[in-house]
Amino acid sequence: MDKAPEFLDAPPGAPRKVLQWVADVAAHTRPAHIHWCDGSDSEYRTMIQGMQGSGLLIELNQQTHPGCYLHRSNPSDVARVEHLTFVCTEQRDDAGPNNHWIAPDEARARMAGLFAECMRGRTMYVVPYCMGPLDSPYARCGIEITDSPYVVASMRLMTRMGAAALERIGRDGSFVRALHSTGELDPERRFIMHFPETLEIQSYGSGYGGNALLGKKCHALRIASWQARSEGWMAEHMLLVGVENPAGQTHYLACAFPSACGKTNLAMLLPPATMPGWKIWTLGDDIAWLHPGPDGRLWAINPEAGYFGVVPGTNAQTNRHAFEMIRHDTIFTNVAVTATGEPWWEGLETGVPAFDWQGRPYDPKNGPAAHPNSRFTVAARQNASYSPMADAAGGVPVSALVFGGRRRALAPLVYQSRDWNHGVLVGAGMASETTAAATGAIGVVRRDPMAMQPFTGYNFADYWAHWLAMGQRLARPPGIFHVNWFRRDAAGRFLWPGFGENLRVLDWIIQRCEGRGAAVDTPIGHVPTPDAIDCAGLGLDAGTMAELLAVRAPDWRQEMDEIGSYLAGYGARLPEELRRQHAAAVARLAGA
Ligand code: GTP
Ligand code: SPV
Ligand code: MN
Repeated sequence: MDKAPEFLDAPPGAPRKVLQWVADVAAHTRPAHIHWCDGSDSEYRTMIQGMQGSGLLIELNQQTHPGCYLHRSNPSDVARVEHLTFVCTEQRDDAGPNNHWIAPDEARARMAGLFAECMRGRTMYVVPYCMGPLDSPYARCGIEITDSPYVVASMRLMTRMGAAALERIGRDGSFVRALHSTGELDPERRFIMHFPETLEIQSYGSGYGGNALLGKKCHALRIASWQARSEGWMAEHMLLVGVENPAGQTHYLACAFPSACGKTNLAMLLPPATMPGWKIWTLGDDIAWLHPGPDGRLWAINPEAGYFGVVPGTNAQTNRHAFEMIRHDTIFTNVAVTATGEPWWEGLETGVPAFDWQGRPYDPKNGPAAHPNSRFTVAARQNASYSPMADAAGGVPVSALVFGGRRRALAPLVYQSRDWNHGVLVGAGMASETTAAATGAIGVVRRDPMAMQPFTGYNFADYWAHWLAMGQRLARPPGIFHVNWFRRDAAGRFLWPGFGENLRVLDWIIQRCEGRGAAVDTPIGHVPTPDAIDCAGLGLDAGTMAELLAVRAPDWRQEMDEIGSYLAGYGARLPEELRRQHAAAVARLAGA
């Protein structure tokens, strides 16, 4: 395509900077057509029809699941690829030991080679998107250029995409340049590169969510975390939820759990029958952007407008809101199908799979029918517990930040940090068992500070310093808590029923935020007294709650040693205050 910017078929009023970038990319990738996405319903329908024609989407049973389609990804392309994800800062230390790094020039050269003429014969889509409410001062925009219609349709569901975003880019003057091609889907030719200093993302060779929907982890966490530090806010891997008590008061909680550790489930929790009058309002299920407000509190928005959620395990008991919202107008990726064309997955508890996620006749010898990281993509408004506050330009005030992980032992059901700075240590010391959301071994405990190990676009030492600095700026900081729904007994069974019953724990957290709620002071923080969490009707054995809340000093001494070695890996850049918090925790445990 050797056309000047004026001939790119751009919508009138498209900003000059955008035209220039699109022209440059087109000259390099040589698409047959350019389509500027306007975000309309008719555009979405046309995209869906086109993908049905090309086989990228399979129509599911429209009687039972109207508007639902199945995408089968390449079997080598089913999760995030952390070993192929890079943060390319000029100085290696700015990316830190927590990121894979390549020098920007080298990364650019490598990616230029991959992108060269890669869109020949294909359509290049220009996808303007806004992360956050269009009228929010906290929102940030980007443009994804992609050759994948699946990405376009997904971005339409997941973000505020189209003409209004392009207009806002014109007003803002700056935007994140996010370039994507599915390429050959060859794992040997697959890279996800971030250039935070110039607000650029380049992703090649994958069509999977976190690698390809660049507004999500690449922009809203890796690039945004960098922007947030320089501008004085925070971009976190947190769900955002309003918890309304029977008196009608709503507290907002932002919770950071690693991938596939329960954010979507908690974000749309259905109160158990034993807690009448409680209500949960979903604002977000994966990412929160947090800003200090003039009132000294922390205010949060969800930059996304849809959910890219784990399918297996979803049913009317575990997550009824999700179960109902994905019965229509949903794109499924890598689930199984029944003989009558209905989507099927492990944990659905009705129907039988006829074809597995790869389209083969189902045979249990081949493993699960649905891929363990199969996903739904759906607009947030389809969720019955959707909070209208998700569209509030100024966001919502946060009462508590909650960290959590998947720990079969050690971490109690819930505890509260002593204060903000101790809370930063609690977050920095997080660890969790790995899941199917990323390629690699599953079930291995790894350090995952603030659930941000795969997502912080700069050196963790600087990130913790930023957390500490943010605390200084908050006259009324939220309480900081840690939860663990995944503690197990000797036989490997979960000790805590989880899901809707987690509201009992949120109740205690909110009580603590209001200065109520009984707790004992332990070396790791404030732990509920044995009867502080209402367990009426749960049928827990007498010893179970004690086990769930147990803090064993010898185990924690070992954990704190491991946290110490881990933090020491950040060398001289580690904030002194975090060192001090760690030393104080060690001292408390030594005396216990
Ligand atoms: P990402 O989208 O990867 O960031 O994941 P997420 O944190 O949103 O996790 P999600 O809510 O999708 O849950 C992942 C898995 O954990 C699912 O299989 C759930 O069924 C399971 N899960 C969620 N909450 C609980 C819980 O309270 N207890 C138990 N035992 N399992 C849970
Ligand atoms: C996660 O892995 O944390 C997800 C899915 O939320 S992805 O969008 O692939 O990152
Ligand atoms: Mn996530």
